[in-house]
Amino acid sequence: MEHSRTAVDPQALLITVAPTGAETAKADFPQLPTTLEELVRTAQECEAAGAGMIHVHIRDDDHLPTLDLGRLTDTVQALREGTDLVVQLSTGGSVHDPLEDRLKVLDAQPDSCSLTMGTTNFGDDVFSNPWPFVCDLYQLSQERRVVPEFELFDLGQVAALHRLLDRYGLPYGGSVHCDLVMGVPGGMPGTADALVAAVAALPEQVTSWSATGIGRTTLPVALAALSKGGHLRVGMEDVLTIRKGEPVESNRQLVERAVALGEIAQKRPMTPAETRSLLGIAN
Ligand code: KMH
Ligand code: ZN
Repeated sequence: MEHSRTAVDPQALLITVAPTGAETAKADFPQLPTTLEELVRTAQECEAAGAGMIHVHIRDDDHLPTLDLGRLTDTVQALREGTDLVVQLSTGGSVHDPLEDRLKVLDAQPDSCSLTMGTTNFGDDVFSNPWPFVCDLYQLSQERRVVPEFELFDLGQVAALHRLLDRYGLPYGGSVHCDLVMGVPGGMPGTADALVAAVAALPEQVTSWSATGIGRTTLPVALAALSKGGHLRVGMEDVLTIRKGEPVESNRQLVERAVALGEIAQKRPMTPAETRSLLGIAN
């Protein structure tokens, strides 16, 4: 196993695509990739457009969110065969998924997994991440050699990340990569001010971070992240309109917009190989 985080070009911008999520119904948004074929095609398009990593939620035959281990394993394999993208499985799942099923996601052996640092009101629902669960999932990721991406929905979760790293040490691979998920009703707002506060509070062990703004906060958060030297997450998990009243046609369209924003900031898309290096993922 070879890990190297050396010499990641500071002009390289990691674009993570989150193409599906667990919240939007296929019937309401037919362009949402929910089948394995649609997911792989989307992943290939997004990689060609400039994405380096994919954050994956999967659906069942009825297009409903599932954490079925066989499907997750097949999905990881299909994405590895069809793309070079870093494959990150969501351990957040949907708000209805039991904690024990969310731990089992690591059995599918992804490169990376999301790891949310605390419980959040999530619209009218609750996204449950009790501290003992966070600790169990983190230790499991270390044991299974899966690189976590810490999802931070509010400032309290940034403080929880300090606590976790102090207690259990660095993740597998040695990098600490976070994603600020902003603008969830119940979490921190998707504003430049909130982003600056969250970035200022990140633990010193953090080696890279990205941000995503939900819904109408997508552009303010992306612009603020670029201003502060962060990376970007985009995709239909987080936003369904490309501008007011105009539905997103494809995830590629969102990746292309992120690339264009990056170009204005004189950045170029980070390749999947560079993304592996950034995150300390074995080649
Ligand atoms: N679907 C949300 C309840 C993650 O992927 O880790 C949780 C979520 C976070 O999307
Ligand atoms: Zn997710």
